[in-house]
Amino acid sequence: MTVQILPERFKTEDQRALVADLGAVLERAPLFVPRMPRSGKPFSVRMTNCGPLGWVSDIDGYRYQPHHPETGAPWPEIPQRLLDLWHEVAGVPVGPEACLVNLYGPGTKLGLHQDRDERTFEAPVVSVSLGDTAVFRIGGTTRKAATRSMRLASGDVIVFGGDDRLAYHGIDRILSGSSSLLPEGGRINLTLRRVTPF
Ligand code: MD5
Ligand code: FE
Repeated sequence: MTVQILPERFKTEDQRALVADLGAVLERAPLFVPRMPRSGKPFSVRMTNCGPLGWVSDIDGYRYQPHHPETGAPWPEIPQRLLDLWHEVAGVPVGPEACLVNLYGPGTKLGLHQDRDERTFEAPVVSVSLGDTAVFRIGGTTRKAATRSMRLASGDVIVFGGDDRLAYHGIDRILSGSSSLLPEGGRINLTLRRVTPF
């Protein structure tokens, strides 16, 4: 078993505290609209990052970099409660280097893809869902492998390690209005990652 699901790992009060932590991150690192490499077509998800490295995507490609693509400032630090979560569940002797913050509005989808822009796949990816429930799809390590669908609700944490670190996955849809956590609705997903070998 290489996908570990921790349903409601964060209860309502801790979810609220995380949203407050993220408010401080967003003040220093505003959301930006990533664009597809080559075409420059915008993603429907908006994003930012915290941690020493952040994931960005623009017409030149996908990459990790130490500064915000629009402000040029270093990314803010990863909030302590997320570092604590990582050390509790990741099972590696090093901390995360990147925390990608994805914001999904009502019509946002994320097509089936693998996460392979990191230079190491030894550490798991740790994902935290906040706000509206997402219909998440996960398959195998080839695009044609069978997929299954699962719902990710506010406060749920998933640890993708081992074989599933490189599984295809995506977000089929967001169930608008399913949570009242975020004042403006929608879903936030936080993904903690190790980028460089250790
Ligand atoms: C999300 N984000 O819900 C997801 C959570 C992304 C992304 O996919 O790339 O920003 S991370 C889900 C994930 C990561 C690594 C492996 C697997 C899933 N997996 O094997 O299914 O916004
Ligand atoms: Fe992904």
